[in-house]
Amino acid sequence: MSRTIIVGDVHGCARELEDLLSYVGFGKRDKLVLVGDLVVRGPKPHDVVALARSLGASAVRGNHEDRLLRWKKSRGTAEPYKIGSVTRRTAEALKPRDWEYLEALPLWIDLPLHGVRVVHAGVVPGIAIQEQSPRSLMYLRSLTPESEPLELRGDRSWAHAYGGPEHIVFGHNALPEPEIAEHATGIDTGVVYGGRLTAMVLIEGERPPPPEQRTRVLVSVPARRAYFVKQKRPPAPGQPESRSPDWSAIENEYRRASLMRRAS
Ligand SMILES: [Mn+2]
Repeated sequence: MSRTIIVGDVHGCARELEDLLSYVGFGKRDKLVLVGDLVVRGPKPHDVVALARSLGASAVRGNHEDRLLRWKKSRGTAEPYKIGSVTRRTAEALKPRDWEYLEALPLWIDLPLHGVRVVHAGVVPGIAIQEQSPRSLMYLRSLTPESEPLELRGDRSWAHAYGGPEHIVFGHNALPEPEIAEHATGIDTGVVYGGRLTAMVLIEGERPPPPEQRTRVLVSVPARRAYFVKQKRPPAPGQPESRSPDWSAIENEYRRASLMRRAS
């Protein structure tokens, strides 16, 4: 029996990807699919891409791949695309074959035998996949009250507004627990911030179960440490407070839990 293993944002956390694959007993007949943001922020971008390549994994393009590729494409032109030091470190660690792999990543992958569509960030409900803007597919987080795409963590989740028919498995919006909607599942659980790396595991022909049973097909492994600290910024004047989780508090909880296990 072959399975499809769809893995959340790895962000260069190669050891955790290995942990997850060994946890699910990844075998030769299994198919690996990554939801994008394979690299940047974490410690081992080359190892992640090399592993993906060696396992024949398919993957969609995330916003971090988008930035890397725009930077590479615009080098030496009149208007080079600017990247920060964290992205630059990844760019310098990637080898020519890694770049080839990243350049070939599509914006979405359909897995018709599972009724699943994989995108990095999300879709604007009611628009055909071919008509979606690439920007939305890679950067969307929520919707305005008028259903316009928003790249911030707003009040309205696109995933809960989305009515199918394909079940969308996505990453990008890191949360301590997977995001479970009727027709979508978010599996970025913030491994690079010290959270967990999560996968959806589907057996041959299986479709994601209804929300109340969704966790049955989800597995995860903990981060070995927090590799990147996301500063929780105070809100700008007149703006609501950021809804991104406080990963430092979550990481402390994991630490406390493991200390307690050691003590008992
Ligand atoms: Mn992302």
